[in-house]
Amino acid sequence: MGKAFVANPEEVEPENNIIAVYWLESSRGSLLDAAKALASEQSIGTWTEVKTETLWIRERLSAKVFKWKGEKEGLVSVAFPLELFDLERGGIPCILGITAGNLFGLSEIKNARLIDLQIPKSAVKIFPGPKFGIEGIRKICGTVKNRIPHIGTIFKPKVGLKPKEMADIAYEVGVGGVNFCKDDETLFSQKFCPIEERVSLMMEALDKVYEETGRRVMYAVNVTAATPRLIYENIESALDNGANAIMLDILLAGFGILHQLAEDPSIKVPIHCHRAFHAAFTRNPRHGVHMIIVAKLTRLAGGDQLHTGTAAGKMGLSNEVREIQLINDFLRNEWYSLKTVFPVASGGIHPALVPINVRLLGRDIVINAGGGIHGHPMGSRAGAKAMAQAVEATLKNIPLEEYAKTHIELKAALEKWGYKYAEKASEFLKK
Ligand code: CAP
Ligand code: MG
Repeated sequence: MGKAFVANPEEVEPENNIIAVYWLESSRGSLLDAAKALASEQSIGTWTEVKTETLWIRERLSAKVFKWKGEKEGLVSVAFPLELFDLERGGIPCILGITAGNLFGLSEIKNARLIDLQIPKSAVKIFPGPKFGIEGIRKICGTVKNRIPHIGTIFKPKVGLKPKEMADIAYEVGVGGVNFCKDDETLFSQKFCPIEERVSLMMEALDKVYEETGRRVMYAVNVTAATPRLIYENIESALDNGANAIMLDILLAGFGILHQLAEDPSIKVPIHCHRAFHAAFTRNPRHGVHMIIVAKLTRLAGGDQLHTGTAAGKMGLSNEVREIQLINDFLRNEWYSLKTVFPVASGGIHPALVPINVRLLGRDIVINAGGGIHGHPMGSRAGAKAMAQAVEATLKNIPLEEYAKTHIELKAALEKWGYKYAEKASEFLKK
């Protein structure tokens, strides 16, 4: 392979390439050998030279390894020329196919993890980005000024509740203080809870909350389905019944449909993105794809909210706290004028974990609790109140125990769950 697929850093023009950074471990040759195999396979090469390759193809389309550090394993940077891609029509499947395709199975490679993609302005501009972002969602919920962390809930049990039962609970948690509620990722339109009836009763209940409290609560109905046609049918019936947000299991349905929904002017509601399935490839720190890639592609495709992890909670940390901070900062910061994405902390959260999540992940965050609200000893409304009280105490810098003295719902939650799951994040804070 010689000098092919390798370049000097000064030869690489970031504005004309998508640059991928990998953690790479070679299975036999040197790190550079493994990196060249990757660059070859993912651009114009294969296991043997082919007579059909032209000079134009080699010069214009071959990917180049231009940074590598280590003998057998280490960080590697590969530049993929923009001409290699069809971003207008191929979009995110094209980006993933080229930067995260066959390489994971190559025999030259023992482990490979895609840990970053640097995408130039001209490429980012091709994508729709979010329609609402943090500012648009805060406008809906009336929290632009006070910038409070949004409290969200997932209806529990995950599945099994009938539409009327869910609507009654929605009213309870709405009055209790949540800003957001959502279906669980495995609730589709099962016979016991058809989407049309569900949305109509839910929005009725949340309109009542609005009349009584003046607070607009967002409900993200899961429109994920077997095919894009059925997803559109779900969206149509949801919007016809007054839905004010939709949810998509983006890794199950695909970035393609998320992109289409974000581009579709007839869909005038935020898209909440659940990442079920992510840990199958984001959890292993040596092999797979880093969650920041999912975050970047979700922002390109147009997701308005995205689960990114908690500073403390039930999920095994596929990303350390610092990595979650990095992902959330990316979603909240300027990126070639694409709108921001509201990061969602979720998974085993209960009131005692609110301060640590706000302290480590900031105020521009949605803090979601399912069990942490519906498992409250005094019921769902009290569960929502306890979460709201924990947020109030945190923003007023009052220790929860202190605040609990005058807030019975918070007191009951602390008595039931104590500081379950807080250990890891407390260690982080000591650092
Ligand atoms: C949380 C949850 C979410 C996970 C997703 C669940 O419920 O509804 O799907 O948080 O994980 O089904 O587990 P609880 P992530 O609040 O009851 O734990 O946010 O890491 O993608
Ligand atoms: Mg869930």
